[in-house]
Amino acid sequence: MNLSVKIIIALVLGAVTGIMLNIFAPDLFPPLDTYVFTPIGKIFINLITMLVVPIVFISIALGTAGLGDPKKLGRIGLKTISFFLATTSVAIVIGLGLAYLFEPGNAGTFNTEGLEYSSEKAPPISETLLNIIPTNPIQSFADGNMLQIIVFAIFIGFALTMLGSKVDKVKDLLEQGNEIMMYLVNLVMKFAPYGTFALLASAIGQQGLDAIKAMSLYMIVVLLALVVHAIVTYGSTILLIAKRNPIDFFKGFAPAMGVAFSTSSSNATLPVSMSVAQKNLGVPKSISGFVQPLGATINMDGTAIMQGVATVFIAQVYDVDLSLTALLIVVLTAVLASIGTAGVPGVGLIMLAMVLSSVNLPVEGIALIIGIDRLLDMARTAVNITGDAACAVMVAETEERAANKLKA
Ligand code: DAS
Repeated sequence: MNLSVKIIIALVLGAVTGIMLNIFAPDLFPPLDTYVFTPIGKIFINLITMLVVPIVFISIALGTAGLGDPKKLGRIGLKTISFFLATTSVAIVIGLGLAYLFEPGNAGTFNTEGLEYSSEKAPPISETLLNIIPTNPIQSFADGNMLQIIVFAIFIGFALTMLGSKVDKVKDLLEQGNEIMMYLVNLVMKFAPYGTFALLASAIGQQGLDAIKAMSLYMIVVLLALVVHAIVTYGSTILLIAKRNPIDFFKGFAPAMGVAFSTSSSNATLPVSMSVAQKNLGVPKSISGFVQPLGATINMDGTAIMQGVATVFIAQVYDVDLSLTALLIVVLTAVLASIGTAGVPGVGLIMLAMVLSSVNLPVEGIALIIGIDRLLDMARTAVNITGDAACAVMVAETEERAANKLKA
């Protein structure tokens, strides 16, 4: 049985187990969660997160060096960033549009009395962009500062390209390091079905079903927008630009989507999403190693969709009419906010506070949606990494066609 099927079965079994425990054995759930689900889930997340920093550094350094011509790096970088900004903007417009269509904030009575919400603030974009050049790369590795690791790795890869054969030994070392990391990813993935089962059972079991009922329309609108964006935006990218079969794309990338769904972390899923994109989707290491780590950090279409729907939902609950200018500010803020934060669980809500403040909506409104956010975080993280993979496939195919044209 292939890994995709195993992970999907594990996800379904985990969800069913969580719901059954929540309904029929609520007293049995806490000890099971404390001594079984949470430890197994944590071991799985720690195992894959352990591989993230070395894999990101090695694959971007090799990826940048592998591109050879620095002009090619510039071209790929431009294609990648443009795709990320365009799809994130489309994503949030889809979220805003469906939220206006279905009006989740007017669908019931939401008590806004005494709501409180405080969270760590996402760093201002200007600070993030100024800080992307690391003053101490070792510190960046220790802190897991993905943007700084990415920038340092690009400099190393650029130097490897310019120094050519003088540093062949270093390149060989990095290649062997990459082999080792990819071997470890496959080893850890054998544990994936157990880890995803435990994470789902824990998340669904903890979820109060009343919260799901009260917020069902909001959840449905977010999930609908995620599906529409994935099928329409990524499907058309694969079909029309990469000229590949979208069904093969989604089927091939399914194992990574399953891991993202269960971990709710683009960063933790990165080793898997890169391995799957290279093995199942045929993306060259040099492009996968450059596009996907960058995407896991700065490209979050699923998160932008949640922010679009949540902003309209909260405006509706508080009876605030958002002007067109305010909506444009929401789009811009959400796109910029996704650049500044890494792909870890719950980061979307931190960024949502920024988006709401940008249009003077009450941040405490987030307290209305926080109860079911963990479930939506799973789905939007799966969409976040799928957007990165769609970009990697699009870049790989367009670069291959350009290379073939040159040869012809
Ligand atoms: N969990 C985030 C990620 O890893 C997404 C989010 O919080 O919205 O992409």
